Amino acid sequence: MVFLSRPLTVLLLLCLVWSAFSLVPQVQAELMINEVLGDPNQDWDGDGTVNFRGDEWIEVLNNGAATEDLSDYWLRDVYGDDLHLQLFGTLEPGAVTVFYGSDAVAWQEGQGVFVSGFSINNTGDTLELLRTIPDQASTALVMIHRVTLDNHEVEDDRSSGWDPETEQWTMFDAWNPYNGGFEPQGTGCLPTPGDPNICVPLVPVETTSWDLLKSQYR
Ligand SMILES: [Ca+2]
Ligand SMILES: [Ca+2]
Ligand SMILES: [Ca+2]
Ligand SMILES: [Ca+2]
Repeated sequence: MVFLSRPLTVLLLLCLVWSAFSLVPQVQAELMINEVLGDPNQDWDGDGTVNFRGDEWIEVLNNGAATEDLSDYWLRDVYGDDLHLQLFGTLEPGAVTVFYGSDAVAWQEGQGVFVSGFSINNTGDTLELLRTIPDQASTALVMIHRVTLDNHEVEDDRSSGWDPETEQWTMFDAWNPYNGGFEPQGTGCLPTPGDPNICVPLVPVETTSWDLLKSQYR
């Protein structure tokens, strides 16, 4: 029989406990709603028309360390029980992707369910990101992230989203500046569908024409 010194025995036990924990599967979800535009007045989805339903959009961010299979995730607003979209594709760690109201319409038509798009209420809304519970029936979902938008956040071409710099929910209102006192306040930054939430200001169109420029050097 082999006798171990007491410190060595403790060390061995610690190693066993550590390895046991390491073998526990990690199922923590790290996807989050990153940015939302709920009152479109531009052709955000690029289909050639401006549509109050099709041009709404919701951006999601993979804040975790593993690539996520997005078909495990669903979006809806809290009015009614209808799911608005089963997401699709995969998302690498740190990456963002955007889903348009037209994606939700196409999914709803394909499912034969009531067609409402995302139906983001222009007076404010609460949106939820849900996830299929691993190893359970596909109808079992767990809510993993919820955001609430105030009335002033859902106005023509204003988006709001998570700012990694300030670690706060902020507004991207370059197309429709907000000067009121409610939080989140205006920033003058452009909405960034499908891109990280970095502040890019709206650059004014250059008003000096080429002819005017030439005339100044004659
Ligand atoms: Ca459109
Ligand atoms: Ca809307
Ligand atoms: Ca509003
Ligand atoms: Ca963005």
